[in-house]
Amino acid sequence: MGRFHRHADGTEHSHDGPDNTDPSTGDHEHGHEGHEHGREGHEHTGDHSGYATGTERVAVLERIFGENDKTAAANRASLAANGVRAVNLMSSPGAGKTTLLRETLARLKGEARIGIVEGDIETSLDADRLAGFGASVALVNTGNGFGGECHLDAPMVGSALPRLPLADLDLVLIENVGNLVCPAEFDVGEDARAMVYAITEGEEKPLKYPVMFRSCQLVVVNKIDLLPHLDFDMDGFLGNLRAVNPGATVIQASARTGEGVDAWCDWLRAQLAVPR
Ligand SMILES: Nc1nc2c(ncn2[C@@H]2O[C@H](COP(=O)(O)OP(=O)(O)OP(=O)(O)O)[C@@H](O)[C@H]2O)c(=O)[nH]1
Ligand SMILES: [Mg+2]
Repeated sequence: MGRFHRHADGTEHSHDGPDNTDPSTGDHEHGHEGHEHGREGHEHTGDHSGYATGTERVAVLERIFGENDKTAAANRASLAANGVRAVNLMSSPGAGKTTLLRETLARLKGEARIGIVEGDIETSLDADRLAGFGASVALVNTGNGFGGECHLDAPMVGSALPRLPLADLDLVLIENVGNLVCPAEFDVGEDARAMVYAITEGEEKPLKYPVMFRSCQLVVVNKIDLLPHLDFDMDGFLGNLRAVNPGATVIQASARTGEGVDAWCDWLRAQLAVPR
């Protein structure tokens, strides 16, 4: 049964396949009823034939995010009770999250005990790429019982946490589904948010997708090994980023060559050291 899904940018589609029945609890909702995003005021104007009224939509959105945030708080409490920090890593598809995580696991092996929540719509391809580094990996396929959602939400992460040995971990790295819009709108119980941005995406992206760029404490500017081959304007990008998020930490990196990856690992070490 397809589920109606309206994106914050105004596009919409329905998700075919299984509905949002939680395989662990049997719950049907997951706060996705009607699945309209818009925590940050992405209200639409114009012809809304067949759409709910503004007041009805506000009520639905409040319920969606209210339910998500309750579960996010429970996730956060569960992580804290085990002394685990969590970082939610987001990006558009293919910016380099999994490549960066592989480099991260290789570098922090033996230093920090890391668990991964791997979010993908379909396949275990990325989870498989992260195997063999000594980290526990819990895969969430949003196409398997979660309606094929284009982001992780708190109930999905909540379904993954019991599959990680939290008592034996220091850090959980959450690879969100590749998407520059929806993941930013769902608190999953993380302590910090980071994003990977690839220079192949264009300088203007912070202006076009401000909610994502604004929601992150750190932006890894990835694929800088490609700088000689592109007409990418780094100063222009950084200016656009500053315009929407003046406080963001920026690390220029190449997950391919390893440049900047140590600085990212230092940022993760600093997250582990932040007093609760
Ligand atoms: N040149 C270059 N390629 C990179 C870099 N980082 C990642 N890639 C390549 O970019 C492609 C996508 O990388 P992934 O790590 O799969 O990206 P992702 O963000 O995990 O992708 P999704 O999970 O599908 O959203 C792969 O072919 C990587 O080898 C980089 O720093 N430089
Ligand atoms: Mg990936």
